[in-house]
Amino acid sequence: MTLGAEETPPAYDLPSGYDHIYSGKVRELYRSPEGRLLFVATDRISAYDWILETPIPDKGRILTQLSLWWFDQFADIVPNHVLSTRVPDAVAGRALLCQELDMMPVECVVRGFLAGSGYADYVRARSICGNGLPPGLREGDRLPKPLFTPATKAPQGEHDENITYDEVIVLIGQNEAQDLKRLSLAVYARAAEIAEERGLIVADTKFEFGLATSGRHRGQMVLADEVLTPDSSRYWPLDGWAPGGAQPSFDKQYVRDWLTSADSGWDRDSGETPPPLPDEIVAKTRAKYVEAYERLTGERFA
Ligand code: PZK
Repeated sequence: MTLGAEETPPAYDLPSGYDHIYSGKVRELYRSPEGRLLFVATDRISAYDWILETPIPDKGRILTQLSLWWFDQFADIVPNHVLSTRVPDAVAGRALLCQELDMMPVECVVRGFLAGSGYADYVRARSICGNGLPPGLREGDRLPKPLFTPATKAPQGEHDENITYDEVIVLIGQNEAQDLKRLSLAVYARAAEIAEERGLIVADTKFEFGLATSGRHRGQMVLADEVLTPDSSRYWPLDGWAPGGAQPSFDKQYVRDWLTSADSGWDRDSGETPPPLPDEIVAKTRAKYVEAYERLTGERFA
């Protein structure tokens, strides 16, 4: 019997007064004694839709610090849900105290390049989420311009389903839909420009927004979740970019290559749990997260 996300035991021993609300694949949510949300990034890593049993040391701290840095880069575009970085010792560096928002039921994906489900939709329909595209594009190509390609949030274990902008309007209304599209495209444009200056492509990324119902952003659309981390975005090294096929993942390629190699003894199609990762694969993968942080921020990761 496997545990569903809701039944997964909380991974951290927090002081009394912190209540576990939810466990995602690689992160957890708690309520703080003051009624704020504590957003925790674990060291867990997923591959091929499995949560691997081997953690990547420091992954949660690296992604949290990277997300914080990105929030700062967008401060003049959109407010964010971060209230404080002062968190219990048990989750130091890997957690943020956040404002509870009225979350929009839409995954705000922006694609600057053709990959993943966007490429699959392009091949099938020559369009993505109702955005028509020219013929002749290859997997990995830069799109003529970045596209807002929203999706509905699927229940845990299922994949999100792409929807059209008109369907977003039906779900949340015209004004909110317009805000999500405008803010998503503006934040992506800023991020893609910064990343490319530092040798990284942001092929696509996913944002979550919510409406502030109190506090200093009351009535405003606020950027939530984690932003522009390798878990929420497809990063590719600019120097190895070669459209015409699938691009190697910046962060997870060592894991994928090892899992699908004969060395692992794992058959992806068997339905069996993937085996633990060798130390060398863990170390090389950790180094990729550190490299992403250091290349993007220009700061050493400590
Ligand atoms: C919220 N999630 C996803 C995040 C998990 C799951 N500021 C907010 N206000 C209200 N709800 C959320 C947020 C944010 N961010 C985010 N679910 C609800 C999620 C972290 C860990 F297990």
